[in-house]
Amino acid sequence: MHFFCCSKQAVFDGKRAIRGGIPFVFPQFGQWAFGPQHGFARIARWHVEKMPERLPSGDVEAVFSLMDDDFTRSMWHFQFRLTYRLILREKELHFNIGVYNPSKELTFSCQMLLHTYFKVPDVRRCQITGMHGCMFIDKTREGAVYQETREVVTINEWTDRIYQNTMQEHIITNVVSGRKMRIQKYNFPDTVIWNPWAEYAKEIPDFGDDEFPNMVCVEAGRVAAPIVLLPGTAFEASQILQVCVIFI
Ligand code: TA6
Repeated sequence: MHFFCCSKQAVFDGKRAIRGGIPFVFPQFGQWAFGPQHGFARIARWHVEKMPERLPSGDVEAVFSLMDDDFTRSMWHFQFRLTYRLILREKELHFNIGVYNPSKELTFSCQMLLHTYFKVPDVRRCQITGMHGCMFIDKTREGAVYQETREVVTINEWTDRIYQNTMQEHIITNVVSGRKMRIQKYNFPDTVIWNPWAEYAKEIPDFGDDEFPNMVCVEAGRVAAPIVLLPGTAFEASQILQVCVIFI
């Protein structure tokens, strides 16, 4: 059963990001003067460090990496090494991410986010917990900052919000088959909520005009305050997605 969605109009030419799944946003979230929006990681060629392998526990593990190369350095002149370890368990998907600065003298700052497209039967019936009281940048209102006063966030219009310092756990209700999706995140202090709604769906060439009711992006990341990596240091973060069969 698929809990992530991919647009019927997604393009798989390797030149632009795939409209769906879990795009990896790095080193930049949003518009970027040096390269494509949301950075290069989601369109770069990653290396398979470890092919998917079933562990004695029954979990399936795969490891991917991305290092600086001519493509990345044409936009961002820093050395880096990204390691992305995925563990698939029954009803759970674990993401363990590390970014290392191998330079001996250069410090760099970056942002990182998992731009997850969740599939839902009707986004208007979803409730998302974990943002109550948080400040958020509202990109639908010229980037003004507000405080979330609702216990749960609902989506009934164009929504594009960068919530800061959110709870470590979010629950999204009414995902596929009426189940709940639990998101647990570590060292990813921010959460972006996005749905283009009708007015912006039709402006996205690789997104169907009628697809907005069946998706919501709930994106764990570190975007409000950049990650600053001194020479020889690393940043680690993780996310666990869990389909909740019992209604918690
Ligand atoms: O994460 C929300 C957002 O930044 C929106 O502003 C919208 O641009 C969305 O990402 C999709 O961006 P993309 O570059 O994939 O079209």
